[in-house]
Amino acid sequence: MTGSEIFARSLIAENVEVVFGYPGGAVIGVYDALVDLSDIKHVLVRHEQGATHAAEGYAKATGKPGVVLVTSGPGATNTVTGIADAYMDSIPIVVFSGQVALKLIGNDAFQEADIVGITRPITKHSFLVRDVRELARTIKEAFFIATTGRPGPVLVDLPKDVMAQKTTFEYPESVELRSYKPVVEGHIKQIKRAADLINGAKRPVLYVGGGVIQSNAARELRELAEKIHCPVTTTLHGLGSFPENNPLAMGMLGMHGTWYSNMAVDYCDVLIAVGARFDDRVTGNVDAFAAEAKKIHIDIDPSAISKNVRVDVPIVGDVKTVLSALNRHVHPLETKDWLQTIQQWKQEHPLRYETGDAVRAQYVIQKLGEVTGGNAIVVTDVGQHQMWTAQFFNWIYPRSHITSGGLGTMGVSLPAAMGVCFGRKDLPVVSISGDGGFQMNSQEMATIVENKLPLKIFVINNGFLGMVRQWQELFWRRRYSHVEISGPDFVKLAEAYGCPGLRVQHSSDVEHAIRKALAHNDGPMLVEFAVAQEDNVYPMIPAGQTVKEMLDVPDFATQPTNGSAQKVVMSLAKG
Ligand SMILES: Cc1ncc(C[n+]2csc(CCOP(=O)(O)OP(=O)(O)O)c2C)c(N)n1
Ligand SMILES: [Mg+2]
Repeated sequence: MTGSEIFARSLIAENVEVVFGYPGGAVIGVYDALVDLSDIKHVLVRHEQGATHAAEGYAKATGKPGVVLVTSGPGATNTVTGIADAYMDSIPIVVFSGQVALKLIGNDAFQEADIVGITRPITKHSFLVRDVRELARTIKEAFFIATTGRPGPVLVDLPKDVMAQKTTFEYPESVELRSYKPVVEGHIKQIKRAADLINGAKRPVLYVGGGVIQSNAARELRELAEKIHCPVTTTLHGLGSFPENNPLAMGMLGMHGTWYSNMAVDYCDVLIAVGARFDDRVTGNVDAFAAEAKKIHIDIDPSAISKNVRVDVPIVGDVKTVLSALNRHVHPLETKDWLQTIQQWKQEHPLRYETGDAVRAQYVIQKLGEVTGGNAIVVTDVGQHQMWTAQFFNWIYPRSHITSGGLGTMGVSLPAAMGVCFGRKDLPVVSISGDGGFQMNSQEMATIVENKLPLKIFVINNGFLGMVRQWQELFWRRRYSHVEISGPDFVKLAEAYGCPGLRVQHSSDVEHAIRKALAHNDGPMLVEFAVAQEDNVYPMIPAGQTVKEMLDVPDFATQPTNGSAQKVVMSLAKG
C-alpha cells in the first residue's frame, strides 16, 4: 500500500468517524485515498483554524480524539491557534499536516513551513514521518499520546514523497513508549495522608476542574462531596462536573466566580483540588489564595503539581481512580455551621443583574438554562458573554459546557460547536458568541449549512469588544480605545448562507426566540440578541488581586445586600 492508503486504513483502525480538513498540493495523494473511504466522513471546513476548533469541540463533547487533515505551509500554519488552544485546555486532537518532499525540506520550497518546529512548544508531541515503514506505528503512537495521561494535541507531519512510497500495511496492536508512562493509580500512602487531612477538616472546600470531566469522574466526585458534606466550587472547565442544583454547589470560582465561592476558598481550612491546575484566573494573587488552608492536589499530570501554588499532599493519578480510592478512606464530617455560613453568603451576595425592557445577556443565558433544563451542549466564545454563560446557565451535566479557557481564543465557538454536532446528535447544540468573536470564524456558517447541522447560533451583540471595554471602563478611566466594533447585519449574513435568522431587541421576546431556535431542527438557525451595550460582568477580582479586592455586583439592586455578610465573615474564626 502507499503511505496515503496506509493513512486511511490506520484511521479506520483507530475508529475515526470524522476528519475535519482542507486539501492542497502536499496532501493531494492523501485526499485521493479518501475518495473510496466510506467509513470515515470528511468535513470540508472553510478555514483550517475552523478544522482544529471543530476537532476540539468534537473531542470535548464525545471524549474521543478529534482529527484534522491539512496541507503544508499555510494550511499547517492556519491550525496553530487551534493546536495551542487544545494544548492549554488538554484536549486530545491529532493533526495531520502535509509537508514538502523530504529532499526539499529546508530549501524554502513552495508551501514549506517547519510546522514541527512551530508547534513543538504547543503540542504534547510532534512527529515528522521520514519513512513509510514508520507511518502506521507513528499514527498509533500519535493517538495513544493524545488520549492518555493528560490529553493534548499531537501533530504528524507527512512529507509528500513518503506518502507515495509503498510498504505492507500492518497496524500495531499496542504501544510501548519507554519515556512516556502516565500514572493512573494514585499512591496509597498519599491517598491516606489526604484522607487524614480531610477527616480533620472543619471548613473543607472541593475545588474542581476539567480533569473530573475528562476522566468521567462526576459520580465519584459527588460521592465524596456528599459523604463528607463538603461545598464544591468548579473552575470554568469544571462546570457540569457537579450539578449546580445540589445544595453543596457554589458555582464557579475565580476572577468572575461567585462571591460566596471565592469567600469559601478564602476561609477554608482544607482545600481539595481535583483535576484543576491553579490557573491565575482562579487564584488571582497566588500568595493569598486559600492562604490558611492545607492543600490536597489530585492531578494526572505530575508537572501540574506545585507549579503555581505549593500543595501539602499531591496525588498523581487518574482522577476517577484516585477519588474512588479516597472515598473508601474518608469519614462523614460535621460541617453544618460551615454550610450555614455559605448559605447565608449565597442569600446575601447572589449573582444578579438589572432587569427591564433592554435585553440582558444574563437573562438570555438564564432562560436558555431554564428552557433546556441543562439538557444542551453549550459552546461559548471568549468575552463577557462567556462569563455570563458560565455564571447563569445552571450547569448540571458533564460535557455540557465547552469553551476556550486556557488560551481564551476568540472565534472558537462557531467551529467548535460545529464539531460537537458531528459527534453528538442526542442533545441540542448551542453556539454562543459575541459580536466580535463571531466575526472571527463566521466562514464556517457555510460548512454548517452544507452539512444541515441543527446548530442554534446565538450572537450576543453589544456593539463592543465587551470584555476589553469593561477593563478600560474599570481600570483605564473609561478611555475607550478601539473597542467599539461594527459588524454585518447578522440576520442577513445568516440568510446569505441559507440559514434562517432572527433578531431580538426586547426582553419580552427572548424566551419565544429561544424556544423557536430549539424547535428548529432542519439545519441551523441564528438568533442575534441586541443586548445592553455597556453592561459589566460581576463579581470581579481584578487580575492578580485577592478576595479583599473583589468587586461585588453593584447595588442597582434587584435584591439589595444589607452588609450583614461582612459581619459573618468577621465572626468566623480563621485558622
Ligand atoms: C483571538 C483573540 N484576540 C483578542 C482577544 C482579546 N479579547 C478578549 S475578550 C475580547 C472581546 C470579545 O468581544 P466579543 O466577541 O464581542 O464578546 P463580548 O465580550 O462583547 O461578550 C477580546 C478582544 C482574544 N481573547 N482572542
Ligand atoms: Mg461584543
